[in-house]
Amino acid sequence: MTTKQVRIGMVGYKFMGKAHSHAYRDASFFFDTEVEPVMQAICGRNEEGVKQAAQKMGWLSFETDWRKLINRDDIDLIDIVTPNNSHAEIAIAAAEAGKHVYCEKPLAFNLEQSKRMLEAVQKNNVLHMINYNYRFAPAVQFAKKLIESGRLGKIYHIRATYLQDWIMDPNFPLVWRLQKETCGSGSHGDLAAHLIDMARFLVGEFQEVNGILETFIKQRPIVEESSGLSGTASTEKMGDVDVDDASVFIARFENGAIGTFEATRFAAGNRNGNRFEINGEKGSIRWDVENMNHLDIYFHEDEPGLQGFRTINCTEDIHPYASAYWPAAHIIGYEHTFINLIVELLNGINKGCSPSPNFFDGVKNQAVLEAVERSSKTKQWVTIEEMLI
Ligand code: SOE
Repeated sequence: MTTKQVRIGMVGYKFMGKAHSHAYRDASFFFDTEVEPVMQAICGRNEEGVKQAAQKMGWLSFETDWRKLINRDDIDLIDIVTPNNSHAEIAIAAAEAGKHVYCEKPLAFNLEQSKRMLEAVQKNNVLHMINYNYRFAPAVQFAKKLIESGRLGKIYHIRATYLQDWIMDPNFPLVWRLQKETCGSGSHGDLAAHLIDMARFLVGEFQEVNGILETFIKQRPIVEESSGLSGTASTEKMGDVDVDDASVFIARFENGAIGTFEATRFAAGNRNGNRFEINGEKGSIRWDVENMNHLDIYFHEDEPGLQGFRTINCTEDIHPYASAYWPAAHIIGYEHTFINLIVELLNGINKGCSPSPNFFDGVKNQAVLEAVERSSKTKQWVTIEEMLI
């Protein structure tokens, strides 16, 4: 039985706004949370758009000015689902207004902003979390348990890719996700950030990186109005693309493991190929979000002749989060990763702690992102330590 409530004010309402709203609606439906989320108010600049979104997604009220939202007395938590360049300003103001903060990834536009965001939540003693949702797939949580219990032994390798292809057409317009002033970087901050979170979650802390960022299409048609993922070119005018189309890097971890990472929007045929393979001294695991309930596992100790990858359907009651949903093999999907995360956030609020991934993780993630960017410019290895000084 839920007794306490947390009243949410969300800034932004497009793709991620929909995913977060859905998670708030379903969290206490599937889970016995101690705290119930109340969808108090949603905020967006376009009055008609935000009004319609509020009605459709079930928000009790709406605002058109985020400053008004964060100063409302009937809001406990600010959820930020706006483009990256606005995260810091909203999060810092929200923390100063005494609100807990839940923010979309990557935490900020750059490392300096993410450090200021962390300082603000610490100084104002508010709780914080960041949306790296893929770690909340039951199969990924199960992989974590296997690694922590030593079933793979010492970890040697992680090989992680995030492959998309939605901007391969050179006439695809210059939407905000392709403009540095709005998002900071391209596939790097959008996709490699997920890989970095996964690697930190499953393998450990990064020590040093060496990488390249590449922009294949240097100019694209300008758009007047766009969402992050689509838009129609409004004129024949072309604008410069100042973010990366692809990011590739190698890494050394503090525990001696090594990793290869590839994030691209130019991998034809791959719509959302978020995948990893981890190899340890006793076996391997591999996962692919497009088949997200499955975890492939190989144990070296299996008897000769029977060795090989087996596929576990992580939907049994024994698998993390799975018992809250359906009977075994009645699969769950992308949206459930957000619900699982929100449940952790609600439980964290109940206990007065900030569950991981929180702003500490956000800063470390951003340090790796920026180390790769620096390495791409200098053509040198860059340590994470030097980024965090
Ligand atoms: C677009 O590339 C995008 O929606 C990312 O922004 C998300 O973080 C990722 O989960 C799916 O792709």
